[in-house]
Amino acid sequence: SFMVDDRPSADDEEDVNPSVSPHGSALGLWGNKQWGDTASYVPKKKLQSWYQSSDGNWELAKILSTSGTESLISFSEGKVLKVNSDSLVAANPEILDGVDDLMQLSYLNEPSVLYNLQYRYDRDMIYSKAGPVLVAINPFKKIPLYGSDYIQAYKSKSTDSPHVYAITDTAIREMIRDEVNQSIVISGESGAGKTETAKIAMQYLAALGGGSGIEYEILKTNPILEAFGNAKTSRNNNSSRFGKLIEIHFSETGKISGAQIQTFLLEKSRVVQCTEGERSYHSFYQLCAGAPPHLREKLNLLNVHEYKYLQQSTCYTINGVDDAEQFRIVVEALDAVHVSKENQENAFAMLAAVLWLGNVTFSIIDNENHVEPVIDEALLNVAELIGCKADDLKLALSTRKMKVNNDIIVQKQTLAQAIDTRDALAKSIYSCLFDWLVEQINKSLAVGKRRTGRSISILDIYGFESFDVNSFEQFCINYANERLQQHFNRHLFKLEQEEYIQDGIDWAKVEFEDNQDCLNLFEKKPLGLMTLLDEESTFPNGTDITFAAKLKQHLKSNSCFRGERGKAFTVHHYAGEVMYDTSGFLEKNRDLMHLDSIQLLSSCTCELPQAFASNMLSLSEKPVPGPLHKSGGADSQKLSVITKFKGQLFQLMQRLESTTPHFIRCIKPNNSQSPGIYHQGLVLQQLRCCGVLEVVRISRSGFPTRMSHQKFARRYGFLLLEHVASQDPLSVSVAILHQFDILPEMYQIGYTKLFFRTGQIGKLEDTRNRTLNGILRVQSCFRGHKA
Ligand code: AD9
Ligand code: MG
Repeated sequence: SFMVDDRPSADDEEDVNPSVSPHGSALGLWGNKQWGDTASYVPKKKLQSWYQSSDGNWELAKILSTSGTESLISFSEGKVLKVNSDSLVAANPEILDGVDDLMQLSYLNEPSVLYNLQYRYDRDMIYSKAGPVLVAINPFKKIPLYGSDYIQAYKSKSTDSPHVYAITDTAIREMIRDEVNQSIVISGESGAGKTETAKIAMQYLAALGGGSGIEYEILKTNPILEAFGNAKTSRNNNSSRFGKLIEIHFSETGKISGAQIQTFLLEKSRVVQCTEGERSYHSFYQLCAGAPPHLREKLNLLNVHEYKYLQQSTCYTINGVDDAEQFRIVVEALDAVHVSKENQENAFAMLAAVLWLGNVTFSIIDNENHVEPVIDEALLNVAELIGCKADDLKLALSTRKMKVNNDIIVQKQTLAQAIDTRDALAKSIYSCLFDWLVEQINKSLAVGKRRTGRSISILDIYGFESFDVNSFEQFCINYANERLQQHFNRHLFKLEQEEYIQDGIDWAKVEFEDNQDCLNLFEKKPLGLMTLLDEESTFPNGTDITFAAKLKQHLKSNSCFRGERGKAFTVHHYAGEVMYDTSGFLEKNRDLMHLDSIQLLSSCTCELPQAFASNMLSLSEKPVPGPLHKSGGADSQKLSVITKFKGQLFQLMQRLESTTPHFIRCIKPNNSQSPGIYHQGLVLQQLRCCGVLEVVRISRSGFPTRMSHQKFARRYGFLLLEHVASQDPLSVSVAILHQFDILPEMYQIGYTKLFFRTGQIGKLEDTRNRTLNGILRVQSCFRGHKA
């Protein structure tokens, strides 16, 4: 039966729970709801504790009494509940409310981390640290933390509260001090604030390293890339549909001397298809809304709702955004990065050509359902805008040259084939335009001849994605995140290791888990997800179904893989399980562009289409590994999308490996893009996905709490019951450890610091507080008597 026990229990004196499992066991708890300090937590009366209510939210409760297995708890609003003691999780003492760095928490469990971040968020302190990682929670409103006063404060080190400025400042200082390149790696879900955060970091770099004027150009790349690479989605009104690395170079004197941008995997499909409520790329709407009269006339522009590609969604505008004004901002930015007026018009002509392509229609010409494009305004406009004969365009859209033996035969196309060809042309014009713009920007920002080799790179890349239906795009994105996660883990691990070694700690006692198994699943040759995908993509008879079957056949023994019914398979990622639907995988991976279309572009009189075509042809010189594509023969043989992406990613990882990384994890507190709303469940899931809980886990698997001998002796020395002969801090510390029976596997003594496993200090702190409270009560009692 449950007994209300108000007397001090034996537990009160004994501060160490002997049932604490030895090191490494925390790993076993990973992934469970009850991970963290629950393993070593024994509820005691009067302590604050977390209780998870039925809606999944954690609530703070006070333990009124406990019988061991059951506890009586009360909530602030007065409710009292009898609960199973196992369901309680240790809460931190109030004095730790809202600490800057999560690592300062005595109890590093899920609810404590969530609560601490929320406490700060409620007070507009959107930045916190988790050890070396900066956590940024999207405020979805303007908060007064930016601008020159703040920049000055961080520069002069008159504040040290967590901020993007602070981490950027550290990067600059370390670049100069260590003469090592730096990187700032920003990750998080769509809408979490990565792009804004990257801009804030660039702002700080520009303010500190400015002077040459090039910093102005660098900042101006943002509106350009956002116009052409961002779109309104259901998650974010300004969602980046590509990944970006910007490398900013510095001179010996610490001034910005240039920059270089690399982009990853632009979402091409958005150009030709768009879900209700979302938009295509901003650039289209901006052009239609903002083009001055002479340009409108030259490009034969219509209004946005007259273009079929844009009509697929009834959403044409974004609340609070003036597309016409944005157009002027983009033009100004293009001027700033020295894209000539002529080239600007060429670029806008490509946008118009894509829009008009969407309006090209087809009519049936024979009884085999073959089609030809209708020669109308749309077709004529496209031909004029790209600079080709209307007849050539018509031919390219309605026929396809095939090589059979050594003869070229011309095959007519069905409606579905013709639409595919038209859309493929539109997508590649757009993605080539995007690449071309990046190239122009890079030319303008190119570093002078004398490169010092000092740089700071900022990576703004899509975070881990897991939707109801996950396709090839999520497959690529999550693979990239798996790679980045390994980089992140290794770095943190290395940092930890360095500190242990410096202090003479036995390193072998720290365990560490890697995501290498999952990476192997993707990358292993000859039997990994990627090689199997490439192989199936090159088979003429390969389909999504045969691909799924191959995966099941060859990968079933891998612990990170599970075949599902039908065309699906599941990957066990570091951030959780994701089920992928193989529909469209092969086609998206092939991303074929008919040679007819490339030839059409290269025959154009306009400069850009020609440049695009020669780019495509140079890419196609490297064939897809494995057997050649037998079905068409005349298709452009280029690298598969996944192989190209993997290559880019390896290059990126190599570059990052040679830098000192700084990590920023952006968190989205709600799905409605609104200020002031903090959904615990949503935040928790992201903390897991972006590795913040992983940092906590890595720390927990080692000796995360550190305190110098001096501080430890000062703080707990007064609790000693017996006099210690030698008063040096180390002897006092050892005496404290003995008196409190802290098990030898729970701590290590370093040259300068004591290292503890999680939770140990929390218990010492509790005793200290209770003792101090006792003293205070006695004192106030005494004063009361006197009065
Ligand atoms: V996506 O993966 O590209 O879809 P991001 O880049 O993570 O996404 P983004 O930076 O675009 O998100 O932020 C989304 C919106 O949140 C912005 O448009 C702002 O309205 C809002 N935001 C983000 N960070 C801040 C901030 N520090 N202050 C104010 C912010 N608002
Ligand atoms: Mg973004």
